[in-house]
Amino acid sequence: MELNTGVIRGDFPILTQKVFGNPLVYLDNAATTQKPLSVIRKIEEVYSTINANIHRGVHHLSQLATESHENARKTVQRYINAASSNEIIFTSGATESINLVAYSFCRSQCKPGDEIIITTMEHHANIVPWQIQRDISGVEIRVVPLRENGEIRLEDVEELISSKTRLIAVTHVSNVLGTVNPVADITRLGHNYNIPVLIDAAQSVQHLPIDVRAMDCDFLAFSSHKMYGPTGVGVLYGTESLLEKMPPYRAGGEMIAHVTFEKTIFNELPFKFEAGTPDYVGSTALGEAIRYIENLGLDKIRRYEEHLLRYATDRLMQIDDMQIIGTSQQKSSVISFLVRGIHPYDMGLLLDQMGIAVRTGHHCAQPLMDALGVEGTLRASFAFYNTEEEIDVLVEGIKKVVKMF
Ligand code: C6P
Repeated sequence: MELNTGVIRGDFPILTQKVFGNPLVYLDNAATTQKPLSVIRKIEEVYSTINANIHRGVHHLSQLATESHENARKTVQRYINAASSNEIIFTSGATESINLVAYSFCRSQCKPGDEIIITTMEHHANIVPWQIQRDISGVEIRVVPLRENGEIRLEDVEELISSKTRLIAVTHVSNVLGTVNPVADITRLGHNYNIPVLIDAAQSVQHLPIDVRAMDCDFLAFSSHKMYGPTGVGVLYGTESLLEKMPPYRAGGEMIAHVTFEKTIFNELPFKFEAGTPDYVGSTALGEAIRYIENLGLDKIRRYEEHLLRYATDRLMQIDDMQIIGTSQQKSSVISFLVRGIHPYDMGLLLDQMGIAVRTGHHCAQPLMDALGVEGTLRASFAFYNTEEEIDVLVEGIKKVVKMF
């Protein structure tokens, strides 16, 4: 049985909206996904029935809320096949997850002159934290170049590896090009040289099965809101052996075992990295989002989204002066494009008037824009609730805009 989008769309109340009198066509899923009713209801349920601060109270509600948060951690552990729930750190999102590693890993594992390898297609969230560490810890950044069709090559990664390389930090899927990087090969390569590898899975965890043990990565970062869960929650996966070696990133309650004015003994994993009251409502709702994805089945999601990608690519290519940016062999359901002579911002605004939500601009990847020689692009990104009909509306919308110019 393949996905039944008719039924699925019924789970997402926002999709029935009209925008400027037109049915909403939401094609900005790489920015954030919409939420199914089960996730929305779970948030209401937690606040209505078990709300209490976690890990602190002996009272009934606190026990229930703690259990709910810790069950969510186990759900995440299962989803990415981590060996232990101690390896699942809840953060506020992919951005904070990468910042945590940059701060804590560089502080404990790097010395001035050591090198971090990233790629040209990174989101700012996997560039700027390393630049800040360049100023604080003296690490240097090496950048893997981009090949013609929006791919990176393993040999280009290897070329940059030196005795000073301390970490390779690479996105699994580019939020602009849709390129799916060969992350298992990259971790194998890194490990051949004893170098740990961080995978930014912000754009993959909702589309592709992730198995951190098969991938053999050392860190994996992602956000809940891009995988049908609530905003404000994210995950950092890290191997227990590395996380044990790293100092806390933030300090306060929850991350301590014992405090005197003279010194503090830090809590054990994963709490060492979760200072302050965690978003236990968000984590619980993320667990619900994962169950929603699992019920549909990632294999079916993948097949359906691949179909949408092919369909959309074929239809868009029929438009005169259409330029699709990012044509890698392995590609996720993200299409960046430009129509010659029309500024992406103008196109985006006019499509919005027709109820079509696409993203325009640099997509928080300005160095990639520089490498591509463009100021920005339009980007349509698809989820399992999108349909061929919506892609037709997008294509007709673009044609209308072309006629206006
Ligand atoms: N990309 C986009 O429209 P946060 O903001 O922490 O949830 O995710 C950051 C992030 C990290 N890595 C990649 C590859 C991403 O795509 C993103 C977020 C959104 O493309 C918002 S800029």
